[in-house]
Amino acid sequence: MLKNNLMSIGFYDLVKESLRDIGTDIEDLEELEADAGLGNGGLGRLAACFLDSLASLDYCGNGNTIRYKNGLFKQLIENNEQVEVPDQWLRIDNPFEVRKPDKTVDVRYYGDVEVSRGENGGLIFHRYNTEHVLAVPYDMPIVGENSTTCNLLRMWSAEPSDDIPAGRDYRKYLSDVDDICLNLYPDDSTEEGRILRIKQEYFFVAAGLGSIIRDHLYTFGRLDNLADKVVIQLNDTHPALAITELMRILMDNYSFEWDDAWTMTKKVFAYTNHTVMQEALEKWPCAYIKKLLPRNYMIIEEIDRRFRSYLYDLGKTPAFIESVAIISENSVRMANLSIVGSFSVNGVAKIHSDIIKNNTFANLYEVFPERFNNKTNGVTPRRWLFYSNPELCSLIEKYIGKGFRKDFNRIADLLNHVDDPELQEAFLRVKKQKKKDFAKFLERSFPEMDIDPNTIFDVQIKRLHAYKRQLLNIMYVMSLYFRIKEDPMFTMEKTTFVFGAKAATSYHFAKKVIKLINCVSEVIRKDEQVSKFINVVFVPNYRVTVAEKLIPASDISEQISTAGKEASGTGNMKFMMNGALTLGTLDGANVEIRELVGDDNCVIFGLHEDEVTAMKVAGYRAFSYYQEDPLLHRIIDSLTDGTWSSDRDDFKIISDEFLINNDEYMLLADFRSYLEAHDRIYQIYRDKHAYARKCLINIAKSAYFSSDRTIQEYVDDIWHLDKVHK
Ligand code: 8GP
Repeated sequence: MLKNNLMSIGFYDLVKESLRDIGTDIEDLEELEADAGLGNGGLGRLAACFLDSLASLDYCGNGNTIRYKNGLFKQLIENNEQVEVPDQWLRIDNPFEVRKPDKTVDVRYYGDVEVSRGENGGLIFHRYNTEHVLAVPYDMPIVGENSTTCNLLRMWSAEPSDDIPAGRDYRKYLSDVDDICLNLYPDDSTEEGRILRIKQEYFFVAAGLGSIIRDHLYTFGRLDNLADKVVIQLNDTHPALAITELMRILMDNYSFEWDDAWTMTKKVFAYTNHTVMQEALEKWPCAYIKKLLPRNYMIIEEIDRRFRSYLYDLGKTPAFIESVAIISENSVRMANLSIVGSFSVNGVAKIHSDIIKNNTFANLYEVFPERFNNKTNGVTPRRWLFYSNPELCSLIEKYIGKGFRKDFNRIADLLNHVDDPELQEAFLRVKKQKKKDFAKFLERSFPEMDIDPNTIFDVQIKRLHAYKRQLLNIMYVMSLYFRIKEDPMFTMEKTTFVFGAKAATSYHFAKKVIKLINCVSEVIRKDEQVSKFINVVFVPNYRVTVAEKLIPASDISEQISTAGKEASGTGNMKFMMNGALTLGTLDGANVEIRELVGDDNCVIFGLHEDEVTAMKVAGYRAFSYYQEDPLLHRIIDSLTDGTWSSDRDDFKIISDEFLINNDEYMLLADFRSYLEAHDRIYQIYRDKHAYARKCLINIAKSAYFSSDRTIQEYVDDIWHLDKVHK
């Protein structure tokens, strides 16, 4: 935040020079600041880009989250394996946050609901015997660039209340309160863990809504105009309980009738879906919500009941109704609740928005077609280009002037210069410089990691998940290893394969893939013949700070998910902006990258989404690839023959994924095409000028992937905001 904020207010150089006068290097100061432990991967980082764009475009829009004491985890690599240690990002304080105890909101859990009749005969619901937790906000300013708009990221922290129910064990109460903000994504494999998740979700939702309503009443003194003034974008389903909470507040605290409250609620909420992975679509057991939030649960039941009856009246079949219902098989489907309770539902890339309409939520789309829309993701060019790659920006400026910094669409002017050999060479020089910078950065933390800036940087950085197929990437490296060992005449452009990824703590398979990458890296490092051509580097504890330094240094952007699985991806956009070529499948936003730059300026491979589906339907047989492709046979055998680990069982789970589980993400089907894609990219690389030209075209076409464009679309189609300063 230090660099970002100083850059945004235009004081960075001044402060840098002033600090130098007193003998302090600003970069040393920057390194003291920990990355915010508020996110997990693409979803959280997208929200951060959106906040940056909102402020920079002069719109009033705030973020609402939990002030986690510990982020996801800090990743160490020991004996080639991931080791998790706490990420105490607040340990040396967060100088940008301001605690606002006067804005505390009282959040209530458990207890019972008393129903009585009001004077006009309507029902009155009253919560009693509840457990109170105080939500205290810490606000972080979100400073726009060249703008006087300053929005807030409001982070809620749980503190004990004086109001403890009689008989409640005092110490247990304190530790339960502490647990709420203790860490991001607590393990949800146990009942206790799942209840804690629901507790967290309700916590920041009840606190956020409490403060929105209070501010609104302070300003307008009435709630009937709430939907004219407030819109709440649900960032996936974690905040979906907000729908029930607004209903509760309107009806129980402000005497709205159900129909009026429901009409209002549906005008306030909009929902963004970020994944089609079935296992990531939240479903919470009814019993947990009922116990923890009895009044909100009653509201969920009533929403479900009314929705079912609405569908029945439309003539829908029982099977159809069950498929879209909110409560089903004793669980609450949070995505269905979000769709039914919102006026807008969007996916995050064209292909993803089509998949949610035609597949994931096809039946809900049939009921509410007008709600569904697409908002292709974007990233802030300020953090991801201007501030992290000033050398490239100065170069661009020489050719097209400063205009692109204010209006990023102007970056397209660079297209007029991509044929200029001087620019091409200067671009390659900047790339080389950024590689040197990254090598130095890495060496500071990991002196044993030796990386050569004179090599191609082929980079895959993202959360580790089977569908993202880091395994396919390392299998390509394994294939190179075998070719080099067997062919004394083999030659190739020396390449550094860089990986960065955290695996979820309980995701055994993903952790094994991390181990495999590190083992392959070790075997290659120790092999003189192979290490002449390839080097594999696994950067521990991948995070924003690493990305800011690595992306500007990259040549190849690996975006290789099974088609249909990656909602959008946003790393792909950051690479493109910094002039790396996409080596990818037709998935997520890769599809739109290709549309923009054309087939000549990216390298696409693999099955298309419809082919993936068709192949599965026809009966995919992974084993036949193993039988028929000698190279694949060799690679898969090497997983269990001691080549990469002396413990032959180490990677059995990976080998089993191919030979027993039938390769869920179809790596084997795409393997040959992936190899051939690498051949194409190396071919391109041989002609340095032609290669640089392609990189420059990528940069010139990247305006579409600015989050300023995305935010303007949200403003125009969903939020309808006016600028703060007209
Ligand atoms: C991610 C998607 O995987 C990624 O493709 C996309 O670019 C990003 O969101 C931003 O839209 N999804 C998640 O991080 C996600 O679904 N997280 C859990 C809440 C389910």
